[in-house]
Amino acid sequence: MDLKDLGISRTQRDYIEKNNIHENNIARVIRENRERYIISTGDTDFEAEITGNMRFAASSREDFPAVGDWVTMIEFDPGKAIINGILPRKSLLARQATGKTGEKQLIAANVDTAFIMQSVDNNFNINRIERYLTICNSGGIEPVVLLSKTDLVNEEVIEKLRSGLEKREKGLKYFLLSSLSGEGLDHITGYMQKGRTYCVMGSSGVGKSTLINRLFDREILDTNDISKSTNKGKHTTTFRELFITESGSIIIDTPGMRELGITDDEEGIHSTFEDIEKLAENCRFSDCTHTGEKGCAVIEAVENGTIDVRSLDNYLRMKREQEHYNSSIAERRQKDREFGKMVKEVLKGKKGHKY
Ligand SMILES: Nc1nc2c(ncn2[C@@H]2O[C@H](COP(=O)(O)OP(=O)(O)OP(=O)(O)O)[C@@H](O)[C@H]2O)c(=O)[nH]1
Ligand SMILES: [Mg+2]
Ligand SMILES: [Zn+2]
Repeated sequence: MDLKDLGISRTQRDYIEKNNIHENNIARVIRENRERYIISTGDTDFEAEITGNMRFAASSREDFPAVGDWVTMIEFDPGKAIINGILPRKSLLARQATGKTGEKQLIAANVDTAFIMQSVDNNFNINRIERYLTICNSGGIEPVVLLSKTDLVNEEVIEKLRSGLEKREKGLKYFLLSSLSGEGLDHITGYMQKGRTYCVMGSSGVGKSTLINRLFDREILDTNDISKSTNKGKHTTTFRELFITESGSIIIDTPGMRELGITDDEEGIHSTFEDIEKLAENCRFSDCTHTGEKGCAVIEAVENGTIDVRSLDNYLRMKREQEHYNSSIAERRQKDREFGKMVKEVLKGKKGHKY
């Protein structure tokens, strides 16, 4: 196996050549958990950490490697390596971390297609799908929805979900899947291409790791029953990990996510709610909030049935969240600047001192 099997792209190869980086110093992050990494060159895996320099120079989470990243590295002991750089990313999946406003969490890098998985028995929720679509659209990643566990409900329920989804998310690609009966599995494997990187995302317990086990036809990942008391998953997967399937496609498993906060990238919301934002150009007031103003083209579209009111609600909520995120970032930058100034002054004051 080599870098090509790990899914390296033309642009990344060009970058390596242009910068005279030796191929032996390139690896892909195949597993990540709290700043501990496993990286692979295709034929060798290394336990790796980032250099102190990299940590020191990092101004945000985006400066740390994520699973799927291509990195430059130096082997220092058999099986051990130091990561000293990240190659420019083709795409990035990120969310706002729970509880910490303004802190971004990286889900995976250099993903081509994200499988957004929801189980049809108790997890289906279009508002949440729109959230996932937004982070995919911000990151330049193709979203595909997987409606899992179809064996648990009857045909009627599935038809209802399908028509709801098709009505609200026109043109969105989705597959039905039962990892238990095997329904839809061939559609998914047929869709996955050699050398492309896929990522499975969704709530805990929807069947992400089970799907990957099915793709490999053996239990490479732990899975767990749904909790009887809460009817939710037990957060079985705790790290992000990348695998190469027999047919040469690459797939990343991720831990179940409870919340999916929206980050600062406006493009994500813009392309997910393109129809709403287009209509908004026709609102009478340029600062229209679409919440009841006279001459609001968006409300008009809701009234005549072109836009689903739930989509509009979801859109407005995510916009507010993004504003909140942006202002918390601005606040943090201000604090950082003040701290930097203080450090400088202290250092200046010390000038001339002898130790
Ligand atoms: N009936 C049915 N059960 C399934 C299906 N797919 C997965 N399950 C079950 O759902 C439970 C959770 O599956 P996991 O694969 O562990 O879920 P996960 O999404 O990886 O969960 P986390 O790792 O916690 O995020 C397991 O008991 C699986 O056997 C399916 O298609 N049908
Ligand atoms: Mg799992
Ligand atoms: Zn309006």
